[in-house]
Amino acid sequence: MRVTLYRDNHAWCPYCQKVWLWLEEKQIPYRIEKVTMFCYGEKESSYKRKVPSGMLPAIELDGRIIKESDDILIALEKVFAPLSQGIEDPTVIPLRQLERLLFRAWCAWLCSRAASSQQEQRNREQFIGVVAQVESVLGCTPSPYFLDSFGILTQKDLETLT
Ligand SMILES: N[C@@H](CCC(=O)N[C@@H](CS)C(=O)NCC(=O)O)C(=O)O
Repeated sequence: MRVTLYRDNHAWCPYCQKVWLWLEEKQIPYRIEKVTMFCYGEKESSYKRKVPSGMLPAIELDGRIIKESDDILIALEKVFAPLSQGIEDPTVIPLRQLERLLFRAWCAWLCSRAASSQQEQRNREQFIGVVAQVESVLGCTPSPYFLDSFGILTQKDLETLT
């Protein structure tokens, strides 16, 4: 087994899920090691020795520890080849940026306390605007994904975004 995936015990970390789904889609054999998240208790010291920050996910690939979900996918693609378009494909990059924009917009609206009701209104409008952008990009393909099929993320979307 060349790959060990360190993921959260309760399987809700989206960054872990991203790597997990990729391994499943590529049908790469892998081992899972479950790690406690800080909010649930003490982090396993064996994991802290490998990843001092305790952050998840991480993988061990041919004996080498790799952290950060994007770096993990880049490393996996180098060894096992990309899943359709690669994570660094120029057509994929703006889509990943859009996904981050969506994340920041909903988080700004729902996770942080706005300084004023006007700010809250602006956050809400910003979120609605990004959702409309996401909807339009998703509508560019017959598939329910950003890409024509399930993968890292589609070509046509680039025209919409730029
Ligand atoms: N930029 C990192 C973000 C990873 C991240 O934020 N992981 C969170 C869980 S979602 C974490 O490990 N937090 C520490 C903990 O809760 O134990 C990545 O893409 O891998």
